[in-house]
Amino acid sequence: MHLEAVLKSSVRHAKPAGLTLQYGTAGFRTKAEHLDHVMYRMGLLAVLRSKKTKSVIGVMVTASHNPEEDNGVKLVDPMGEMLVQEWEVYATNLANAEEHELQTALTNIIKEETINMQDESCVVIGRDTRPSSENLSLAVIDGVTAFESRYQDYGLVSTPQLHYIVCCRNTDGRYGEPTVEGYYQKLSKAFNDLVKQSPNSEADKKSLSIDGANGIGALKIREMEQHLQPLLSLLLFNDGSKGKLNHACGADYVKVLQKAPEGIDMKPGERCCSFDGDADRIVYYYKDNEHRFHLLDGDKIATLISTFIKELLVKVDLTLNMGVVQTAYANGSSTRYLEEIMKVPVYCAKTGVKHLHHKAQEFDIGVYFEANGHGTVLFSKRAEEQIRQLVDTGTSEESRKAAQMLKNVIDLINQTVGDAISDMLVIEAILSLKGLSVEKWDEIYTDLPNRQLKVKVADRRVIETTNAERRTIKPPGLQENIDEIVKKYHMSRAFVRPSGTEDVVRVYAEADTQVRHAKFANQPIKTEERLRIGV
Ligand code: G16
Repeated sequence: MHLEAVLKSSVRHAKPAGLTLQYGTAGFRTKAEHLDHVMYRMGLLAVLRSKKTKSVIGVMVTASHNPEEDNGVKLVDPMGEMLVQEWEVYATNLANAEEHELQTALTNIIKEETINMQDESCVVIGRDTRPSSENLSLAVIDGVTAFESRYQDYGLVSTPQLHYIVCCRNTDGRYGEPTVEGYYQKLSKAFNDLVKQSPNSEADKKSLSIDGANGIGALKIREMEQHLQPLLSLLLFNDGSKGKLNHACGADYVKVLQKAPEGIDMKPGERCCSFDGDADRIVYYYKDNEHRFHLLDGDKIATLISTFIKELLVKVDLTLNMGVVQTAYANGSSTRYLEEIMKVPVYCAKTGVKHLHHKAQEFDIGVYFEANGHGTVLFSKRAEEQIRQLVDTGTSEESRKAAQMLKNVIDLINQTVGDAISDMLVIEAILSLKGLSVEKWDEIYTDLPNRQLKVKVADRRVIETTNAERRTIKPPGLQENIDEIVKKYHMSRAFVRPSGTEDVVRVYAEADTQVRHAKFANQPIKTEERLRIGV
């Protein structure tokens, strides 16, 4: 073991005594200045995970949708998924161990997981564009090298690109070439092949406006743009040349405030979309001729994609089961549309892609999206094999063509994690193939008016939830209070939950009309005030 070297270099990344951090919805996240020791230790943990799984493990330095001053870390498991939940407790113990406890914390993991420290290991590292990210990624590298492990620093990449790279490296390139260029080649080929089959490729020549959230997504879409021409013409706003990351822009801002980001030029009827700070989320929107803003969030994206796939499955005549996974934030109208009109089973998971991803793996085709625009589609091995086979052996031209389109979707979608760029290309291809304008897409169903709020409290951990976060069990009386309000309004729903990425409590409410909703949306705040008093 190389624990001596580890402890020695840990001094350069000393933990502020007494600081405790929680492993949140997507890893550790807080003000950047509190994270140096966490990064060093996550470098160590990634090496242990790599030895344990005999695979390449990823470490992404990002705080995604959070403000520029924050930072965070996401760990990527062998197939490109988020770190397995059983290891989150190791991550927490390691991050919170005082300097003199670090050796014990490491030894415990090594013992419990029976890790052979002589085994090979390799860690790949990426970072977003935050000013703090470069130094923090150097702290990760210090951790990795303290264990004398191999590593490769991919520098500035989007989170989904790092997930893609991890998966490619662990499948000997079967998932694709493990480079950013390989990612562009794979996705753009699938996109171009798909769109070329469109009878409508001339139909909607309007370009797509992208709000890059002043982050890594803007950089990456610039690099990729040339691969997509002439089939997709892009107009990039908030490209990072002047604005601040996620400030008054980005997918989270647009979704939560239900309004256009600053810095984008919107013309009536034109498609616009926003990425978040590490380009793993996307939402679409447009303004109509009366200049009213319309949002097409993760629910609308899930509906568009699953409708498209379901139609193709009918054409290829394959009996593959498909399910859609959402969270409590899914608009009631979307769930009803999927279940009652599309006859697709819908499941509700806890917030966090790790939960949705897991559930979606139970289907031949699992579509998962959070309302905030984080999601993707998973194809089982069986589904992929059957589809690929039908491209040549389909009994009619129609079925071979549909199989070809499904195959292109499989290659275009980033199955490792939600990916703004990949999702955007899937959406653009579907709109083109179906000759669908953004207005027509929006008309598939009408959202129930809804409102999301963030409330700051002394200690958000006093709230405990159950039933996929749709009900609270603590503090006493809170759920009863919410129930009391909810039952006064038709088709209404409300819940509160502590955020796992920000120091806030999230409040969500929806009801059937704008008038009723206006009254209803403010009531949970009163509930929250009661809670604040109780804290
Ligand atoms: C992360 C997670 C998402 C989650 C979001 C908000 O997104 O990956 O699954 O929906 O945080 O989580 P919470 O409500 O617990 O703060 P991102 O894009 O910030 O990495």
